[in-house]
Amino acid sequence: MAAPAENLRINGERLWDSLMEMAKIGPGVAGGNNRQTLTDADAEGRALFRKWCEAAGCSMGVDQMGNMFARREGTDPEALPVYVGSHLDTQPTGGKYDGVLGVLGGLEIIRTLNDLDIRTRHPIVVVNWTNEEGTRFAPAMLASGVFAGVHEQDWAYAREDAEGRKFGEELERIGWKGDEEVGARKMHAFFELHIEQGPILEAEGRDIGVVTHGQGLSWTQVTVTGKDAHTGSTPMPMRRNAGLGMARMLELVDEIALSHAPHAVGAAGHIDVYPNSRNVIPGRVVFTVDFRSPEKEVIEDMESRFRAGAEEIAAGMGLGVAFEKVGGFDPVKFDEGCVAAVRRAAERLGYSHMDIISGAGHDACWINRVAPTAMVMCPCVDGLSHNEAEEISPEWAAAGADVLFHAVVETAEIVE
Ligand code: HGY
Ligand code: MN
Ligand code: MN
Repeated sequence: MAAPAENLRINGERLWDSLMEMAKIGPGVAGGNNRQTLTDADAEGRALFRKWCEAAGCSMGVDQMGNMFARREGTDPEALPVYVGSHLDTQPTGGKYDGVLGVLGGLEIIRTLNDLDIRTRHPIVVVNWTNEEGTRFAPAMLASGVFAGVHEQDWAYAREDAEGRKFGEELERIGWKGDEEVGARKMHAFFELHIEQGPILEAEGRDIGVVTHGQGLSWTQVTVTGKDAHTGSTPMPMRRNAGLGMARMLELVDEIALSHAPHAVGAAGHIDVYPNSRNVIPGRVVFTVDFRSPEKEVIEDMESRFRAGAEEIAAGMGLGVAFEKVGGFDPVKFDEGCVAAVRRAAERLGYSHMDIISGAGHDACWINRVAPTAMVMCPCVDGLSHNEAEEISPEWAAAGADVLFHAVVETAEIVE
């Protein structure tokens, strides 16, 4: 396949302007974004993305999970499209680039091909996957998971947020429930550009991460039950303190993850305390343990040791404990052909690069099950993400999008 000429580059300024424009929708309180999935802000961001795609001459398809597909025709309508994209939804205290860079980087490919009047044999489709973050409706990567056949659509529709609102009803309410069957689309390949969300690329002074693997993830929701009681008048030996039980279990999470240093990680980001009153001993706490590792056996070991240890802690404190697996996927090895296209692009363009394992989960991790898939990463400042202070440089954004452009267009085959 003819590769794009080394001098073919995207328009970095236009990409940066679009990132800043999208960042105005669902602003956070500290310079980042709170554009959670299926909120009115999400709907507004989707509408802006559709407007931009249609202005770039794309046709827009939407499936029954709200996944958006902006298609630029190829010269061969029979050829399976090359897909490229990520997600526009953010964490409640999210950054401006997590997911968004991958969606708007895909759109920048279309805009650049239009500028240069380049045709490709395969169509190119830019994707916005619904609910990648999994914060409001667990699990993460929900809609790409339904697309890849990992989750049933009805199960996804029934997922509830903290207020008891259902995914399917919220998707309908914001007007983004499409009619396409989820997963009916077949792909020639899928590429995703994403910020690293970790410190490695910046520390190593590399512009590009060639993502060979994605580490596996396990989310276990834990409910610890004790007894609500007065924090003042209840003697210490009489207390059944679910909050204290949770604290000891979280210590155990940290100890287990560190026992598999340096690659395994563990924490709890979601914690609900009931009744959460200053002068009531918590009778119930619900929290989610997030274990991750590049090795499946390590994840399984961490899960089983945690459950056994948590049951022991609960028994010793007269507490109840229950576990529910609410998310997870095995470590992922991306397609060698697509990974090589990413690496060739970085080399052709003269960008410093290194192979890397993704610490975070991405829609690409599921799509890798149904199509040859690879990812491109760019650094982020101090490796910080899932924080409103998340930052990248325009140069990093442009380098990542250049590599994405070359990998996608080479795979889509330029028609001379
Ligand atoms: O949880 C993750 O790794 C992703 O950011 N949703
Ligand atoms: Mn993301
Ligand atoms: Mn994220």
